[in-house]
Amino acid sequence: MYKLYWAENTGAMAPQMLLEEIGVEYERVVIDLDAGEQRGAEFLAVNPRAQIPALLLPDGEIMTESGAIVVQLADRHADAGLLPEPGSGARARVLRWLFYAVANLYEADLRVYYADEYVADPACADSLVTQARRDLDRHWDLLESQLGAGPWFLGERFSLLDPYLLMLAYWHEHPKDLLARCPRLARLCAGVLERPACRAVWRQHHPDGTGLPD
Ligand SMILES: N[C@@H](CCC(=O)N[C@@H](CS)C(=O)NCC(=O)O)C(=O)O
Repeated sequence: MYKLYWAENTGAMAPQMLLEEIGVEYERVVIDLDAGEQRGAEFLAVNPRAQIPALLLPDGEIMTESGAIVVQLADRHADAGLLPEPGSGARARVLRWLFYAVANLYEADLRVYYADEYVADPACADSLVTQARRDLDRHWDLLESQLGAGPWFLGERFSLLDPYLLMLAYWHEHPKDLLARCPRLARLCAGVLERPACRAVWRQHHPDGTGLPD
């Protein structure tokens, strides 16, 4: 069985949405980030980088890095159709923009929320966050320019990238402003939240109902 090392509203969300979309059994192991459990010996044996998510595969292999995890899940369960076939142009597009999201959007969010870890001098943290916010605006605008008529990133075909983008969009400090600025992204996010599997996971990460219609 899969084991997903999990914390609320973290990068565990997209892998968990895929596990639910696929309909495969998994155990959720809650890691208390506020209590620093990610830096305890037990979790460091799973992920020496001390970050969520991590996924233990049924064969005993441990995966970290949310982008790699979602690709691996899609490949292991190809019937679920979460990633177009190897070598296809559609797969190239998903991988390109997944890596873009990880390297730019996720990265800039980490600078916003973990600024102290990026500066030697705490006095520089505000300036770092200001730049990270500017980067996020730029990176989201570029992503928005890549979205077409939808409803999904690939048009008519749902893929692993859609829940991944939803997860990132709501990490924005002002998601409503972001979604007003990026209407195609807003439509994509609303579509993901209408999918029962993704919606159930969303509720675990946002017990207050953030993002769901009133
Ligand atoms: N590159 C990693 C980033 C993972 C990451 O930064 N996780 C955050 C939560 S979203 C975390 O575990 N933070 C806890 C900490 O750094 O103490 C990925 O894509 O999985």
